[in-house]
Amino acid sequence: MKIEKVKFDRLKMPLLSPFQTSFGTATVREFVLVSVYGEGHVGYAECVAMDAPVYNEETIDSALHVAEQFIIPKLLETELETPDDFSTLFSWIRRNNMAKSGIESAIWDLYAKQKGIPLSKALGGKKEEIEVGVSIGIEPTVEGLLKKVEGFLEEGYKKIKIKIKPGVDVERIRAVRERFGYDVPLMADANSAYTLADIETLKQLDQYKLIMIEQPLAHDDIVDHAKLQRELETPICLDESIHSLEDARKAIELGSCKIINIKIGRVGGLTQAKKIHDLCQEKGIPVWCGGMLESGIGRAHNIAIASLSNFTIPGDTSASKKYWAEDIIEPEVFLSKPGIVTVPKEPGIGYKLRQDVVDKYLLSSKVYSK
Ligand code: OSB
Ligand code: MG
Repeated sequence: MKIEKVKFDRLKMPLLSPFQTSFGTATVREFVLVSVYGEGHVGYAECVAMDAPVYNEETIDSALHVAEQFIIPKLLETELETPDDFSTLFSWIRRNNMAKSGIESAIWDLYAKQKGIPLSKALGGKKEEIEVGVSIGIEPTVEGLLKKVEGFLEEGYKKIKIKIKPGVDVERIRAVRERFGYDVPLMADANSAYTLADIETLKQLDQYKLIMIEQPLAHDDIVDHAKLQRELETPICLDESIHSLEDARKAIELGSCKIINIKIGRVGGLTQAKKIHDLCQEKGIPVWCGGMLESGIGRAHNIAIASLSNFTIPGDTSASKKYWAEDIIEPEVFLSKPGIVTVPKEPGIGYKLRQDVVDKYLLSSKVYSK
């Protein structure tokens, strides 16, 4: 494969409702739409780095810098056999996984389009449908939270994830259990807001039979998580702590988690995501696909990777209309049945880009070619 041209479109899209986590509140999503060109086809992906380094160390600007200085010049003069070569070619670049992933995932889409096969098939996915859930931010009030949960349950979402932070945790989970019962597949995501000093609070969550608690402790920790897991009945799921196959291996070996959330951007692209998926499958660790408040383009990649067989837990890839007044893809991501998204059968990501919507939210563009 020869990459002839790369384009970055920086977009800023308003979220339909503010999304609060333990690291702040988002009302807009700024991101980079990546296009790669080769042999008459265009591959798309999204760089999911955020505007500030609050989730991981990257930012949109740091990702653009790394891509422009260290990835694109080499990429434009290299012939890739398959998209897997990308990750080998740039393995010398430490971290900056979202910078890598934005380009790598677009190359995967291009590859699948050149072959005329769906991206899901190119990755080895067999599922024709995936189960999806929702991630609900920290709502200003308990009643507000319960209203949101009710709406999403009516739409049939298969997993309800609620963001928590110290002081806004046990009462929220209790309220959801009291109102909707114990059959609701419920989990909490702490985004690293606790330490082992909070162990009594975290233990209280055990009584609510959560399917998991996601990343309760530090973003760079796997040691304290192992200690905590020994004290909790609720499975721990790691998100922020897993950047690579090696991180996954070590966390599993240490007993730091029983479940892993795979985000394509966080681990440096689809090749690495697939490797982590395969390792987890071998070790009996179920995985699910996390979200980064993606536009439809990032969402499409999440759907493709979630078609692999060890993605046995519903992911955060909810319908476009949960986030956006209008999405940049056609059709939008929607529930084909309650809580179900159908994996596209068309070549590549299987969604068309809506240039009219891109133009509406466009901040700037940059093109690179030899
Ligand atoms: O921790 O999973 C997370 C959004 C931004 C950064 C981190 C996370 C999230 C979400 C939202 O939980 C998932 C989504 O709906 O895209
Ligand atoms: Mg998370």
